[in-house]
Amino acid sequence: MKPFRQILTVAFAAGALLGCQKKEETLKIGLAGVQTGPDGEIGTAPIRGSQLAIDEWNAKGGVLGMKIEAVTRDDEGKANQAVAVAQELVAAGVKAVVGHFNSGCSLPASEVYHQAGIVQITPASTNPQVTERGFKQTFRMCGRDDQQGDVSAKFAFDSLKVTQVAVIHNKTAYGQGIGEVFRKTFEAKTGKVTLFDGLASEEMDFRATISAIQKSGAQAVYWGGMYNQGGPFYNQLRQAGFKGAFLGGDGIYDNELIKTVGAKADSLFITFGPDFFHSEVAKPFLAAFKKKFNQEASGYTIYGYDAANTLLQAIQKAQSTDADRISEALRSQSWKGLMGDAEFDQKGDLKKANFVIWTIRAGAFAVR
Ligand code: ABU
Repeated sequence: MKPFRQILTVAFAAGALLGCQKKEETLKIGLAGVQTGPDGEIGTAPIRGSQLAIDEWNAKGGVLGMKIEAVTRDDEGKANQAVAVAQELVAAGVKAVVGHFNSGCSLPASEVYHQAGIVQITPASTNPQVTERGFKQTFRMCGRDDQQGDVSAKFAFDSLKVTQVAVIHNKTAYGQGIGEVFRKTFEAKTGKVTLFDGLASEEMDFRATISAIQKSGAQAVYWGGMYNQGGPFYNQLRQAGFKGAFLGGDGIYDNELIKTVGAKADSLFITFGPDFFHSEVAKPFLAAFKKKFNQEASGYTIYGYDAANTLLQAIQKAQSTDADRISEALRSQSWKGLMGDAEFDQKGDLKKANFVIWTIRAGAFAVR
């Protein structure tokens, strides 16, 4: 073979080999959560945040020399669909998952990831059980309901000086769970829960419940549920003449709530993480998010962004896509993100997850 031909043959073989390797060298990351139905708005937020993080990593060359491919799935906020999505993601060959959104979805889906040996970081599932089952590869980039329900109950009793509260929930792992935490702390402080009741998560007519609340003598209402019901519930309480405080957790922290209750909503208090939106470090993220999605970033976008970034940094540090090594790396140090320094404990929870009280001021969420 002539030398020139030999060079061409070798170059062709090397190119084919590289091309072939390149095709295999894609790292699949699952982005799972509710994107449609009543929780679709709030659930899409962290998925978009994660997608932006992945885009930024890819623009810098990916991770471990691999391009990152987001495999996005909608669990519709339903437990059975979450299991199907988790099985699909495992079959698709994802190495890790950022998701799910709803606790009622993360709980069954994490069983699938646990069996398959895949790292899962939820950006928003706050039910304590998510990280209480000893799954070494399950992590949470947010706080827990036993923290935020406690903060809310103490705020109601100590700051609002309320001694009688009606606790109404949406019968989900999140809503009922957080309602129970609120009740426990509030009663421990000698407060009285005048009514503890659950509503179907499709219920939009709250008149019977409001009548029971008013008869019970409650001075305030704690809502364990999401914004899509929380907004109409608040409006109907005010229409019925109830003037007491309305409290809720992170499930009502969404821009849609403000659209429903209006800028003049009063005595409406929400537990959510600290204000990461007005920090200098968040500015480039907020601008990039608006450019990519043509909308303002809302509550859980930053959590999705930090969850994906933290996961990818841990893969980089582990120099591996093996779940045990990623998990070990995740627990090995503190991670810098828009939310500050995040450090995981042995359970997979954040060591520091501050909840603060938010309200609505001048048509926007504001720390009280
Ligand atoms: N953390 C509030 C909404 C998501 C959940 O079900 O936990």
